[in-house]
Amino acid sequence: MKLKLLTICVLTSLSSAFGSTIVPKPVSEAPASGKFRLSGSSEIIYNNEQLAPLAGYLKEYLDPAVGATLTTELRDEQPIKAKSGQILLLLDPSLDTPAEGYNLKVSRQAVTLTGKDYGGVFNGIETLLQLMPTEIYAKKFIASKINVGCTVINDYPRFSYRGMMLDVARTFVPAEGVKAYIDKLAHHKINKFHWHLTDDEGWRIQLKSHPEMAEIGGFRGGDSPVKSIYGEWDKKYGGYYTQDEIRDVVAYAAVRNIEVIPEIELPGHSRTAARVHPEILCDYTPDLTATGGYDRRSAWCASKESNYELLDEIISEVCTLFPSKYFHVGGDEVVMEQWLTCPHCRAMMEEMGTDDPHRIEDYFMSRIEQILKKNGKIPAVWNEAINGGQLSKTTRVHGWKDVAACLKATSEGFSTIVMPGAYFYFDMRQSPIEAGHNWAGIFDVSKCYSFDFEKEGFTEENMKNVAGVQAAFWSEAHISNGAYSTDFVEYQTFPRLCALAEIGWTPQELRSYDDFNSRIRGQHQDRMAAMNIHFRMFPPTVEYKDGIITATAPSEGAEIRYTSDGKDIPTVDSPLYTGPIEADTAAALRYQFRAFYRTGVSATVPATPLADSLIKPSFRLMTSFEELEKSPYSIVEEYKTFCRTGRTPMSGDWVMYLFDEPVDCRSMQLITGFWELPAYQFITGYVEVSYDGHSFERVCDLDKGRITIYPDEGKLIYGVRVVCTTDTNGYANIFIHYPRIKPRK
Ligand code: TNX
Repeated sequence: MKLKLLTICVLTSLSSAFGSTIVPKPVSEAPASGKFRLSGSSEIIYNNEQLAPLAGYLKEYLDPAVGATLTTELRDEQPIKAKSGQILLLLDPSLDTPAEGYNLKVSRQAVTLTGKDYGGVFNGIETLLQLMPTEIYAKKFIASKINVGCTVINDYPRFSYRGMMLDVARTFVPAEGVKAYIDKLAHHKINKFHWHLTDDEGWRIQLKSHPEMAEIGGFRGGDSPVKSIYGEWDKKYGGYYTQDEIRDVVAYAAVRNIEVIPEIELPGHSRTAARVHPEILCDYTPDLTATGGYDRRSAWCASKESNYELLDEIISEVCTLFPSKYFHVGGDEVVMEQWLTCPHCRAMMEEMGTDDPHRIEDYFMSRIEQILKKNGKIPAVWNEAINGGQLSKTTRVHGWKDVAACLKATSEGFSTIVMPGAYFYFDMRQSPIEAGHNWAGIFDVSKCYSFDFEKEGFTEENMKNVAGVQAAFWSEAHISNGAYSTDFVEYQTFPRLCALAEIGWTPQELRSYDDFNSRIRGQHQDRMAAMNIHFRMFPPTVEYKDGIITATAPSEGAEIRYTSDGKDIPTVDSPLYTGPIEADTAAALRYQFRAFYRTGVSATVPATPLADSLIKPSFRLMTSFEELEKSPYSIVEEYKTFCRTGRTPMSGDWVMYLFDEPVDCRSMQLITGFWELPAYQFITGYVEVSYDGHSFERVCDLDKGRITIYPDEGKLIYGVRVVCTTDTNGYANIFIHYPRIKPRK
């Protein structure tokens, strides 16, 4: 008894001393004393040909780390006994663990990794890499001999589906960027990559049967018939994947135990497809006046037989490129007015004896299901697609809207991927001052981690239909944050994805935010840096009290840098914060701080909270537009929120702010459109300021619909006029906001 107690004590003290930092946390882990020594003479032995790619994968990390070429060898004799210095990768379908489970034993002599299946061995390798120095991911020399702490880990996933969705339709990410992203997901044991390949703003997949879909639909702006809605209106931009690139990405993901699930959005979100093939639309003349000639219709007509023929050709071809059993066919946010206005769709509804357009969607989806079935595939859809009540139960549902949508799908017997936006939409902002959407909430990794099925009302019955969890990155707002680079995607994804990965992998009872938090602020941050992930750091804490600004780093080793001009945001080259800074109230308003740690960077934090530093002088709003009764200018004049104009803007239109009293300010920001999303704005334009109450002088051009002006000391602003220089923005109106004004003192 005494001995047993002692062993437990030793084990616990060892485990806390070594403090496993693995993400996602394994089911069971028993660290022991001693170390396995990895060196150039270590060998990777595997017992099944299937594991050859994994032996190669592991070697890609180990060889450069020890500066040698490790021998790999297939030995199919049974049983294999580990010899000194060997790393054994064993496939054993009889292993007593769920699919993708593994046992990993690191002893002084050898490493034995036994997986239930290919995925199990892959997951074990990811764990093994996390036991090594964090620099292992950088694929560079660490030392000729590397110690790996002895341990025994028995581990398996909570859910068979642990996914991430990337929207490459709104903002194109080249194939190399997609592969790099997949690599980073794989290190977190994510096993599904949902590739959102088409949407209103782009068609990203090459088709041999219909090359025009990507060759025309892959580009928007400029002379493309696909008009820009978000982004860079005046120039043509975009891209698409060739079929070779698609096959390459699929194969790359497969080595990393990731199944790629393609999505072709249907029947809505199809404006691009409709620009390339206008004949797919319903048969009526759209009202183009409000949007200055942009045809915003986006749904495939459900009554045209030729549409199903075209879709058969497209879908059947796409099916040949993806081995996945599942094929996502969209089904969200269909603008049903188009069907209600179409004489042929109306006739169809009459024949069906209904006036509910959802029945049309059911019909459309059932035709798509037949096409998929013929190709041996199962449909996956967004949660709205089940609202008609007729969809076949083999369909897999992605519950995105909210938890209620997930509960509905699981209760109705659909296999469901749980991905409510309020927890798992990584296009949402991580704090009020950061970039991104906010419709599903503003949240950082802690909210994401807090997702708990039981607390959200999932019963045991519901849970039987939960296939797993997924997060999503939608990219319509990405264009304004450095398109074509995945830095912003990564900033939005990590560390929130670490939380998602742990929810998908680790049993609920083993999860604790405190423990997770210390892992991701600690060693996992180094791992992410070595993986070259441009992750989001937690922001520094900044306080201003009694004339002194004090900043505290969010984690050990993080640097804080600052600017003091009230304009520029701190970069790696800005002055380093080394201790409290003395500043009077006026100066303090100009200080901004930011945390940096290797590849990680935080949001910019002002020394005094933003709201405190805004002033709200009274003004009158005048425009060249007719006022919308539902959205009066008084909303803006009272600093409530934004209002809309009655029509799309044309060149020469203007918005003017006339102040009751001249304003003395350090800066004034003027915003047309959504400030985090380049839409509903003056696409191009300039700003005029009146410094005397009589005349206006042109001071600067708008940048993505907005601009900040910094009047010289002593200059008072009587009025500001924002002038548009482009006809229309594709929307029926613009959004007008109140000016955001910072006091001079
Ligand atoms: C809703 S999620 C959408 C997307 C947007 C996203 C932005 C879903 C199925 N539809 O089209 O990009 O919100 O968060």
